Amino acid sequence: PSRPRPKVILIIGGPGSGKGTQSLKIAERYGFEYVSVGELLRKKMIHNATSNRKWSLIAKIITNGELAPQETTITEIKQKIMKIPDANGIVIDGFPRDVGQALSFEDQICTPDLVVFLACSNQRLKERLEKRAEQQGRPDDNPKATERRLANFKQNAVPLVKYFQEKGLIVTLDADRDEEEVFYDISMTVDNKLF
Ligand code: UP5
Ligand code: MG
Repeated sequence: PSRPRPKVILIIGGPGSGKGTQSLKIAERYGFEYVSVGELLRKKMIHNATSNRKWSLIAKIITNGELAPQETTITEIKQKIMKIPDANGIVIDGFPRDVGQALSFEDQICTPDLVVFLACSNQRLKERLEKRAEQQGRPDDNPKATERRLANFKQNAVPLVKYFQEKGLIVTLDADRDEEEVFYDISMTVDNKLF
């Protein structure tokens, strides 16, 4: 008999809400594959920006804190996922960013099994991003790009969350708390909904 398709969890939330932190913990606890869409795009852009017009444009977009084109993003995710067909599960960090991307993911890849929304106050998001910017230099951790990332998130979050709510797929968690507290709730949610 063929294996069931891997379970798919999407982790969404503002910049600095802890998507990367919590996704890695999920991957570790459940033996799931981890896919960071931001990282996929950053790697590809660093690799191709000097030799390829399309990617040099995308590099500018991302460095300014704006969203890369939807079709490129979906294509990157598809390619990445196709390389990991035998996973029990896949946790996707930082996708989708808006309803258009959500629709396109469902259309071209699959309906997710669970969406986790890490709800975090604006104040906390800013504090965490500032702190991280001091420690490691991501190209989009400059003040101007951070403002754009926060603004884009604010603009898109409500309809996106509503979309998944109507499908009964989303769980919203208070992500202002300690890492461990947030992860406790996430693992309860995953245990209940996926196993
Ligand atoms: N931290 C984490 N949790 C904490 C907690 N509970 N208490 C205290 N501190 C906590 O965490 C951020 C920082 O806070 C870290 O230092 C961490 O230790 C600490 P992290 O887990 O890194 O948060 P995360 O939500 O992953 O923040 P990130 O900055 O990565 O979010 P972004 O959404 O900005 O970044 P992402 O990589 O997803 O996307 C980057 C860019 O890629 C986008 O702006 C866009 O240009 C592009 N993109 C697209 O175009 N399309 C996509 O579909 C996806 C990305
Ligand atoms: Mg991240």
